[in-house]
Amino acid sequence: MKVLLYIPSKNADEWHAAFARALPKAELRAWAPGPVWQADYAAFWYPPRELLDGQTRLKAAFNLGAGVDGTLKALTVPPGVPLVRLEDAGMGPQMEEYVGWAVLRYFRRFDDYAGQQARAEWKVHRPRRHESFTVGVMGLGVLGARVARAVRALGFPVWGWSASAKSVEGVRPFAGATELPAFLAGIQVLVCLLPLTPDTAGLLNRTTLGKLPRGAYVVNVARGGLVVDEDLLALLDDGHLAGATLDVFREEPLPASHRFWSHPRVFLTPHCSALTMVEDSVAQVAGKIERLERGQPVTGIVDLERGY
Ligand code: NDP
Ligand code: OXD
Repeated sequence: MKVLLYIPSKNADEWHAAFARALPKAELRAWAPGPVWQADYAAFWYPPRELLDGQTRLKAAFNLGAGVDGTLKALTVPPGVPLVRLEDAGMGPQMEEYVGWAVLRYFRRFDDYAGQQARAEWKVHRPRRHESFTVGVMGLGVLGARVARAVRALGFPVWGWSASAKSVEGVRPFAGATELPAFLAGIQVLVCLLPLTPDTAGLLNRTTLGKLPRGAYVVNVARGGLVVDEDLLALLDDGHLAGATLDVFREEPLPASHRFWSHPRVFLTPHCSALTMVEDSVAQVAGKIERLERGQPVTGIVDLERGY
């Protein structure tokens, strides 16, 4: 079995070694421009446009990340070849921690206290009640459902919004465009875990974010393209939104001149809310390759029409 790899990261050697351990009988090759090396499987992240050109016997293509927006923008998957993405693969617990921390930070007003410390200002804010601090999770997929459960376990009411109605224990479900306004109007923290697709690009804009109650917070751990930056900044500037925690941006690295860097109500991190775990990811991909070799079905196949 031949497996083509394209992993443009500093720890590419670690990935290659992990694949060699997980698939000891496979012939592995790092992609390089030039004559096509016909492979049975390909696994990649941030692929170059020509990565799969000329591949005629590929059985599956593995995206080494949960989101496939970058891959679908970069290349065309050969017809009939399933594109399989990572499902959790160790990212779920990290997302739970990141979002749980962001929600608690706002709930306990640690953002305000940090500002006060910078001004040597001694002022105690009145306590809030969990039941009046509803957290809304947009996207109730593999990661969103985990995050919703984790935030629920912290004692907050949780609402969830997805394309089709989803049942997650303890989470009030909303689905589709018609239920979006009611969802937004009832939440104090919006957590975005939607994929970036033609349907969701720019979804968090002045109109939608303006439907959140005054003083609400936004946590975006999905993709920067979901947010219209200027609209978010305008709503933060006029006080409609009380804060935003942003892990992802339209342009990454975020340009030094971007207002997000210096905005007093923005807390940002460099796309690290859930990092890809080499061992977990390779084990998942290798397990799926073995299933496919045995003629068994696998989960995580991307619907190319929907874009996720
Ligand atoms: P899934 O595909 O499992 O879940 C996607 C969810 O979004 C589903 O519930 C789906 O609804 C919903 N959805 C999709 N389109 C729409 C729409 N138009 N309207 C309403 N709901 C919609 O994805 P994951 O949970 O695995 O990952 C989510 C995203 O998180 C990834 O696409 C990626 O961009 C991002 N991510 C970010 C990371 C980071 O480090 N910042 C790390 C990992 C992922 P339905 O269930 O009805 O299909
Ligand atoms: C992913 C990511 O989609 O790292 O996996 O953002």
